[in-house]
Amino acid sequence: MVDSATQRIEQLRTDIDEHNYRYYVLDEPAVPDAEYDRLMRELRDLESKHPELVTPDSPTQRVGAMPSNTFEEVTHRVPMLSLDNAFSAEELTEFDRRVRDRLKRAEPVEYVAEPKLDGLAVSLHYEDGRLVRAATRGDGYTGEDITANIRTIYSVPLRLRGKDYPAMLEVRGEVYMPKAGFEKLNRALADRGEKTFVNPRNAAAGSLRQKDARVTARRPLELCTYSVAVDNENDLPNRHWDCIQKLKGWGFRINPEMRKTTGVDECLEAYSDLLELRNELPYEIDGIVFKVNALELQRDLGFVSRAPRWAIAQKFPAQEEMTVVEAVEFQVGRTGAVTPVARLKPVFVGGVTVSNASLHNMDEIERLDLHVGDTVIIRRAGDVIPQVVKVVADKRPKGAQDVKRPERCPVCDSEVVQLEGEVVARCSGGLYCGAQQREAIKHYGSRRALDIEGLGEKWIDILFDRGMIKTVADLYTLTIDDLKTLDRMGEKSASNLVDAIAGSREPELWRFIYALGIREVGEATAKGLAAHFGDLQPLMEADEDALQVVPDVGPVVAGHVRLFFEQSHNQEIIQALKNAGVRWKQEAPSARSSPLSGKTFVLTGTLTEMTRDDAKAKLEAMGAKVSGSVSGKTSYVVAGEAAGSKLTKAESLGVPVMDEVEFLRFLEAQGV
Ligand code: 5U1
Repeated sequence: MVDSATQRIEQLRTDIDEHNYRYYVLDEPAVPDAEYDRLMRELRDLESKHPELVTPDSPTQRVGAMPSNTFEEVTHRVPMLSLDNAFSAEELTEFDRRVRDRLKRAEPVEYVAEPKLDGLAVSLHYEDGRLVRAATRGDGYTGEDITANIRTIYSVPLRLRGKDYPAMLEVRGEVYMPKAGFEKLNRALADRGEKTFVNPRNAAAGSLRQKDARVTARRPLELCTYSVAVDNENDLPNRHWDCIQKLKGWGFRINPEMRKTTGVDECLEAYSDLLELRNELPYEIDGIVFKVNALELQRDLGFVSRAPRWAIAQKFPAQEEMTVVEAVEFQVGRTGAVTPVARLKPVFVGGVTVSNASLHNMDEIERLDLHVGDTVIIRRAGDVIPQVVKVVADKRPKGAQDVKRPERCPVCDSEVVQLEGEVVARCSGGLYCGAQQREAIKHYGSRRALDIEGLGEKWIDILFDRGMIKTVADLYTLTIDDLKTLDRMGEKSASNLVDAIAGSREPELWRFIYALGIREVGEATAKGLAAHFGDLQPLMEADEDALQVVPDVGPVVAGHVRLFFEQSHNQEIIQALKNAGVRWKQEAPSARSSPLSGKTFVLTGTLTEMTRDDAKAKLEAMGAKVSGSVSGKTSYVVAGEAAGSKLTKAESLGVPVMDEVEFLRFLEAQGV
């Protein structure tokens, strides 16, 4: 009886390990979640009947051990080295020169280039293929025992795959939190009124160093490995690249962006390529690491203090900096949302000089405990609007003022109201408020709405401040002579702008609906409304029940749509637009063909024949969904030039990929 249980348990563990590997390391799930759950349940049941058969490497042991009070100290068998940094192309060139001088080589050296993940370095110790201990880096010689926490990460193999692993293996890598997981975690923490994390690195560190590993188990952590140490060097291939491939074979996740480079010029090229890819990667990186590929050469080069002479990290521009909040002002948006904005002492961060940062809402100011005069940490990752992520409390000057919620709109002096259950405070002035009028015009002319070329936000500000436009309908009354009165607006630009405005008189219906700026009606909802109602009039007359028949329209959106069309000033503007000759193109209600409905596309890389927005609009018009991330459910990936990790992922998942030429042909075949 026990024998058959032992056999079944072993079989289940092998199968579950295989599924974990496919799911967490290869991103290629082999079975549906329900089947995986069934196997886990069966294993748990068997183990609870035979507790003497439970072993630490069983997949059931990932759930997180009971809390402990301390982390034991662990002495690393092989010290965990740190990396020297290069902050410029010159410093990297200097590193390469030092390497060649020491090796007495004139010819270019082969390196392995790999992203430097922004996480927490860990060391995993395997004996006879079983994970026996995991530790933080600590001071490089002694770290903390985090075995219970590490076990909860599914991309960490508890047992190695294959047979050719050495009896003793020390694997080094980075535990990190992917960007999406970080944002989700922070949203959940904020919703519960708990402290959020400043960045994914802090979130990874905070999650891993939990005394209660059950908390770690709930955090979206991953492991990516980048080096391996053994007792006997003959146990490993003689190149770093090949060692990494071994790690992959033993079941570890390695970085797909890793590549070989020969000579410093290729290293610099790899740096630029990765910097360009940085914002698209699903995890944060803070630089690129170059390692001499031949282990023999690594041994010849040796170390200086704790850093190897054979490796260097070339750092990317910092995404976080400190600066001072000089004032907090309130801006009023298109929908009346009153948003606090921090005016900052200008600071260079994420590659640009930043002097403003969004504070979102009053709750955020309270959460940060922000005062005017505070020193704060600013973060600008990718193209995201700069954020204040933390107040450096011990730098607060005496007499720093706290920030008060405005009672009245700073633009029109109407009352500011905050509805029960909403975090956003709003100006109650509606289109009486100058800020909302101005923003409504900006939205109407914007690229995704009526796309009026040449009507930039600056011109709208000028026209509005001069009283030349008050509503979107006034745009159609502007003449070349009116526009020529503006500074730096010549005859040609004025004529072009009048033409562009006139050219917006026949928009597609969905664009016109979107351009009206109804709360919570984005492009997708506007498309749904246009397809369903076919014309504006039936939409204007529809009650909330009729509106909710449209996909993705729930009671909240239906309420906003109804309210918008009920308001007399909105009806007047629509009438004025009609009087100005604006005529949207009608659609056959619900009869539009949706040849791609149910299909999901991911667009990646640079398209040369059209913008990504255009491609997205074309696909959506045919009923397809366009998503930002690749998964097993993706129908097609369209890969433009310099496509990166999304393409790699699509290939690894077996998702069909089209290049731009194929995509254009595909559109043509759909009759676009
Ligand atoms: N990608 C990568 N990150 N990283 C960090 N490789 C790498 N190597 C490191 C460190 C500290 O140390 C080597 C010297 C093993």
